[in-house]
Amino acid sequence: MSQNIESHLVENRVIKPTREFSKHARIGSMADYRRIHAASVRNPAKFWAGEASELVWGRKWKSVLKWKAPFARWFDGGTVNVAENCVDRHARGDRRNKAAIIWEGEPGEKRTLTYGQLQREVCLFANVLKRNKVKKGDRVIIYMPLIPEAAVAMLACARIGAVHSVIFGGFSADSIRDRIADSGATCVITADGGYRRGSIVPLKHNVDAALTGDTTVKRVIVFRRANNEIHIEEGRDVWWHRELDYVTADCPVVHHDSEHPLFILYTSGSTGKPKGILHTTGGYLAQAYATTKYIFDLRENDIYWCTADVGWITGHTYLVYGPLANGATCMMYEGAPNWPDPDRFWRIIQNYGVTVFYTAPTAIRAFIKWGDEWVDKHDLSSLRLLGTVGEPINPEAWMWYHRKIGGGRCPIVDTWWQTETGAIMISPLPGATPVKPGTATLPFFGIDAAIVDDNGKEVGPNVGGKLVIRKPWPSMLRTIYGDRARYKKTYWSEFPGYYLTGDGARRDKDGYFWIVGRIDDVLNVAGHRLGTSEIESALVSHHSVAEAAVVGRPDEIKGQGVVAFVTLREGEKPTAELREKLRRHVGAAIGAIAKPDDIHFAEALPKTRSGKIMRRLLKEIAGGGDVKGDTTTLEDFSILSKLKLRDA
Ligand code: 7RM
Repeated sequence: MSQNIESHLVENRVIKPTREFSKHARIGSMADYRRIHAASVRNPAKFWAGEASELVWGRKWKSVLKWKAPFARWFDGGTVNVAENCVDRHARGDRRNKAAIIWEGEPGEKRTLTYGQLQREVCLFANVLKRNKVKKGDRVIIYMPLIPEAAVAMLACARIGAVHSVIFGGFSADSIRDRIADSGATCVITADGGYRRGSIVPLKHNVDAALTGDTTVKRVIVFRRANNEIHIEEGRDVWWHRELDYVTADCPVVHHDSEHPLFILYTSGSTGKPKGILHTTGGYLAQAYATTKYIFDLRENDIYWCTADVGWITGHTYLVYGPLANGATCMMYEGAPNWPDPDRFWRIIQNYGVTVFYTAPTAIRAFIKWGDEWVDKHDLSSLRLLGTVGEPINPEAWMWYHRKIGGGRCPIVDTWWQTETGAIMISPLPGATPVKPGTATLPFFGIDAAIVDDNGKEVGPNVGGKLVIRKPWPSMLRTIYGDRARYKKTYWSEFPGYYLTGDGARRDKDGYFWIVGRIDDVLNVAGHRLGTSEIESALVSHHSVAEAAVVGRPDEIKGQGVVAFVTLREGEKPTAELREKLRRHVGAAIGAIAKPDDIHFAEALPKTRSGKIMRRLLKEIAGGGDVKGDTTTLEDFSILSKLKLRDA
């Protein structure tokens, strides 16, 4: 019996870029993509050197890549400053008075920072950091709402060579404490509070709770955002606005080694101890810059909106560093998509004339669930390009996004990448790639991606296996902070020389990559290895279903049985009849082998705080047990008890 992951769901729809879009795009045809990709994989150093040359360097690199597997040095010998590339070079040129950040707070305030203003803010705050004894190489925690100052704080750290670690504002005091302990941070930048669904998140209060007892933190800098009452610890805490009185905006650029650490970003991993993913300067910036340029195909007049929070890698690379390195105008919104109503995003797109919109499948499925009437109220004709990231997008959700949000005219870039990869690795190019709903299509320039079997041998078309990257790339993680052994073991030990992504995937006859789910989530039903995403997509293709998660449950006869958790669209009723219909629907779409043995209707699915379905917890519930594993990354704890009640 084959041990490869099987694939049964066939998607035949192909959507080609419009002639109009291709005509103006940087890469306007598949012939161009194939030619450049082939050359770039034959000689990645040449391709990446070309991209890096479009950045401003202090001193040029001596070698593009030094590779002693699994440790890479990109642009070694070169020196560069990320803040100079993202801000100063635009502020000293024609973009000085161009909007860099257009921000809207959840309560409705509006602010715009031009590149000239952003440069001043970054310099002022970099001087505040210096005044507070933050030095090059020191680790700085940023725990802030999604306000322009979050980007200012990141860029100010980058300017002076301090290593930032952004923690999403939804994380608790314990998570902050763990990350401070692991990173040895000496400074925390936070705000009194931030707005989320109409209430104030007590950020400073959480920081206080994280700093009780022994800590490496000597200074807390507090931005006044929500005016909620907070405690100020004399000798430790200072107000951001007060500090500004003591500094000037004179903060000359210092160039850092290309391999100087830029940031640590903690990911929960599937269990246990958070991993500090370390990214460095020159290579990260080069790939953030190049992928943003080609994949979002930015124009001077675009208003580009990535809805991710800066607490996630998507917020780092595609809200801050990538677009600013390209001199783009970035929309930034502080709050929830359904506050005060489920049409907040569409209102923003209409009011600001957003042209490029990048969001996650979890958000798209929520919009579908909330109903089309919220979309229909708004004029979305400014949009010209859409993007998605974070999970496989179910083909039906893709079609809805295309039709309803994109008006049928906008290309969609389904971008596959990870915190560890730092930047997009697999994605369509919007003016070139004919797309199919549900696939991230083809590798970006310079990226050598492949699907291999358990022996590390590349598999043929439509055979499932493990997604690996066979050559180093500039924005790759350099290590897990403080744990080189874990870095080697987690990512490089299964197939020497290959980076293991942890995702299962297959390539179709056109070479397109289809992610079938995380390797750890693959089911084994009567000897058939099935990925989760195809069964989930089959369920979501039924008009009653909003969202689905599929897990395995121990089964004496089959090894594993298929259990599905399903949420319904607004107005649909969870009946025994519907359950049977859905089972048959999956059977018809995929085959009898994938028919769920059980379907549980749920009000919501457990998700990580960045919106990914947590199948691990559902697996524990489906197996009849209690949820024992780590739940600190869970977004809404009440969901767990609801799931259990319904099943009782
Ligand atoms: C950017 C980000 C990484 C994991 C990755 C996949 C999944 C992300 C896609 C996707 C299918 C996509 N970083 N994933 N993008 N799966 N299609 N376009 O999400 O570190 O938080 O997660 O997310 O499983 O390995 S992450």
